[in-house]
Amino acid sequence: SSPDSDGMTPELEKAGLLNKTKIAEGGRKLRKNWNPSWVVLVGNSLMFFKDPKTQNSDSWKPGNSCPESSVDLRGAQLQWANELSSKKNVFKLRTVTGNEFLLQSDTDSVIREWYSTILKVIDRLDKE
Ligand code: I3S
Repeated sequence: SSPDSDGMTPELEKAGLLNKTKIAEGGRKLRKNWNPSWVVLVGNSLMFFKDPKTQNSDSWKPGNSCPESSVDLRGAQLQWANELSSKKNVFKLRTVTGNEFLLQSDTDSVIREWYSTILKVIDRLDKE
């Protein structure tokens, strides 16, 4: 049987390294602080782990450590936001609770795939 034969374990949709900064918390603007982050999209949640390169090799893996933060994608808004940064390939994710993140990759294909994968999850949740 598959590891998820009970259907209760959310599916891993995508994982990878992106640059991240939080720009608002509960609607209040924050000062930018860009950092590489290991981003994991599982089920309805986007989870941020420390960059695996900055710590020992296994400790970022889900199950071995807690994410630094986690975002519920239900009701979230996604938009390209190149006007909000001097970096290229930036999008903004806004949660229902008014937390805002910018995510960025220098590689066009990488950021496009993240954008479309997150949007698919948001759209799926909107229809539920
Ligand atoms: O939009 P901003 O405020 O010009 O963003 C830049 C600054 O936050 C800067 O930090 P300090 O103001 O603390 O020095 C960051 O280092 C830059 O990365 C921010 O701009 P970009 O364009 O990289 O998002």
